[in-house]
Amino acid sequence: MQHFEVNFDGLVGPTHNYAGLSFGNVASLSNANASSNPKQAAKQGLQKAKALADMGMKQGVLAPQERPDVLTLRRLGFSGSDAQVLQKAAKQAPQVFLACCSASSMWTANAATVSPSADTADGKVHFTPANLTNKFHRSLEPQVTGRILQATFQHEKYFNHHVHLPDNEFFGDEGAANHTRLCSNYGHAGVEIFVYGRHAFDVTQPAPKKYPARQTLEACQAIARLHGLSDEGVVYIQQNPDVIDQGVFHNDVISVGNQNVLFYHEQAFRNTEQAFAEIQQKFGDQPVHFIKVDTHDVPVLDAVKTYLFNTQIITLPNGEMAIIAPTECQENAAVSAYLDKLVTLNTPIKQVHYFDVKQSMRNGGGPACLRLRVALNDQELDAVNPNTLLDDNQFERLNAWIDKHYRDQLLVSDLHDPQLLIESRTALDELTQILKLGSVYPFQQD
Ligand code: SUG
Repeated sequence: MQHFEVNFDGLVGPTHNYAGLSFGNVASLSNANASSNPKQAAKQGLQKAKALADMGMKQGVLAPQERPDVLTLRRLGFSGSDAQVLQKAAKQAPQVFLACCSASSMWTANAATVSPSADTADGKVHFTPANLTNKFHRSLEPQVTGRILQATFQHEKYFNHHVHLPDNEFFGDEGAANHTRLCSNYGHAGVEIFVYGRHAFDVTQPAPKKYPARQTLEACQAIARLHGLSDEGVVYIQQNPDVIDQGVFHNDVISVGNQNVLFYHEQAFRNTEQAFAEIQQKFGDQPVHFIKVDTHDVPVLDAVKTYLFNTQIITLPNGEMAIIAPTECQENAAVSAYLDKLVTLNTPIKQVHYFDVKQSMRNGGGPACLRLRVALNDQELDAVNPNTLLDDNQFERLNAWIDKHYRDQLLVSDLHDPQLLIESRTALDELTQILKLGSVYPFQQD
């Protein structure tokens, strides 16, 4: 049997904009109210996905969400026609309105936590959508995310879908952004590393002081239970509260793992030595490559600015590892010097490829935020909805779909335009046909 890691990239939705919604995410706040280019954003993401497919990787896409979220606006008391709901909300509650327009589902690293069948008690691939409770705009995602995941991974024989955790800060869960899996081979049982920002119930434990810790230990433990993971296959590590206060709002902004490699910044974790000893012990006899980046080589602020750790580390079909980095890393002298050196060191990482995903980066989303990793064997891969997998044909269709429906400029002041809602729904309706998802969106269920 063959095993693959398949990256499912989030398609950027037609309302991609910069509304400054994410306190604690430096890029989101500093680009608030800038003009966005949804067409370019969607194309940059799709091109990165296609480039990985062209490198011989298995690559899929996940559909975006319906925005503006008229259903939520109605739940919050805005009434009348859809156009009136938009106008009233934009005028009476602009912050709430903007939250209901965000295209944030594009960052599919936050869509769910996924455990491959080799790790789970029932031998199925498990999915738990993230509840994303810490930010109102993101807390609107889990239900439709669940539907999209079920339409993508349909077969009950292979896939086990859970409901997202209770919508409460005690169980704040940001999905795969705080979860990395190490393994000797994608098909072998691995070590699932859950990184949390704070303890929800034991408030005597250290926590960040300035910015929120979005993920709790208790959420991580609940997911491990739901997925039927064994204690021998799980390690919990607390993120260093000081780096959260420097803008590291998810662990995937300060570390990334793949197979036997954990690439991390020296300040990423609390109790690093103890946690790494546990990882090595659970990983087994082969050594894990713990690749540490020192502060004097790359300060935390440069890591946050360039997203050095929001890179994808992928294993190419020839067995070599490559690092997929945003062009911001290339443009920073210290970081590009570091990456040039990294590929010459005695580690499995031998190549670096740079991608322009600037539209997403301006909201704090790098290459790794844009993808959800799903390790599958060949039978499971055959059971995936084939229309969601990216080949040359699907790439051409999606590219043409973006050209047809997306605007090339959007200001936050355009978001209440009723025409944008119509454009957005028309685009998503067509997308559900291209990807053969069925009726996953609220507007399709009226
Ligand atoms: O949740 N930004 C996202 C970025 C998510 C990045 N994902 C990972 N690190 N895996 C967030 O903060 C900004 C939206 C705005 O401000 O318009 C936003 O939601």
